[in-house]
Amino acid sequence: ETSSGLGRVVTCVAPVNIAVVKYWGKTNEDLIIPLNDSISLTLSTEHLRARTTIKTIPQSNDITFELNGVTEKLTKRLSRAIQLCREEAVRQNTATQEVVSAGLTIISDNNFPTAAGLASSAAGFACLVCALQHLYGIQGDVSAIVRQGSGSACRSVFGGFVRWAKGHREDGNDSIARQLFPASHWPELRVLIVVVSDHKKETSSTKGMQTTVETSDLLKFRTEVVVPKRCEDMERAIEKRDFPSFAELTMRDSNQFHATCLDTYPPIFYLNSTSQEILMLCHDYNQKKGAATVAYSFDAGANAFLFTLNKSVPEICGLLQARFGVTDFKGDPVSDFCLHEEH
Ligand code: 2P0
Repeated sequence: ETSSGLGRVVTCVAPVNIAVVKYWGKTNEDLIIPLNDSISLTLSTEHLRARTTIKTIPQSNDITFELNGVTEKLTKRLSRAIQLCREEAVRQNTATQEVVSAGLTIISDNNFPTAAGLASSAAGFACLVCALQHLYGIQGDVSAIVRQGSGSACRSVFGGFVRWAKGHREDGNDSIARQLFPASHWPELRVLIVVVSDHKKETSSTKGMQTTVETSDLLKFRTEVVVPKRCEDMERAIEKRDFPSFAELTMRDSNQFHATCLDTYPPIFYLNSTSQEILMLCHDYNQKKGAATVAYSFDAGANAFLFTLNKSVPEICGLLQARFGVTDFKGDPVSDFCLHEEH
């Protein structure tokens, strides 16, 4: 952070998170309150990260936003996140009216494909709110503000294994994320990111889940019956570092999420034939091993996240290489990386 007069500059970096019990559907669109709890792993920022620099422009009220080198319109959610941070700073008395009413230049970039089902909005909003938090000196948990930018982003506020509670309040104030376990709890766990497609998805998550809530019968069963138990089972599997249980729960949850997409009318397809091939490759491999050794998970895109233990990374990379001819694989660890200010 540098200060010159009232002009200040803050840069933050944020990690992506991958859900192993997935969020899909809201009870409140404006406040972004989810229909069910979700559980995720925060990744290291080495391969996937968002970075945001914010400068205050004292003599202006203008807010400009640039993403990956292109000037973008300020979305409703972006304006709202800024507004909420400004209100919180004034409430906490950590920034003067002069500081919070100054114009802002926001410059963000992702070191990976944006809007391709690689959790770019999660890292992006977590990063934006983190930068505003530092800019305005806001204290305490900001996950409820981050949530109102993009739901899954509130899980990127914490490192390690994270659970986002749907909460019970109508104002959404108890719909917050918390860390279940730090990354050090399960250091052998690795995530391989297999980029199948870097195309921008056709159906945004926000629109997709709206249509699913409106039309899918399966979603009701999932959120009311399946997910509450699955969250408890997942927490226990992680607590015991029970990889086969963790793997089965992860794969089943990914499959059921995509089943609710198919149950949406008209249906939504995020997986393509390569995704399906990777999925079956995992099942074949696990069958050969006699126990679940690798697990797949797919978000709102065709790209695969593969979970395995450190010792199996070379063999699984070999399999992918033999089948797809890809060479550059690295297993990212779960990370305790927290939002931080970069100097
Ligand atoms: C998740 N996804 O739990 C699930 C799995 C995609 C599939 O959260 O409308 O970008 O901004 O709250 O957070 C993607 O949804 O949607 C998502 P909004 P978001 O990670």
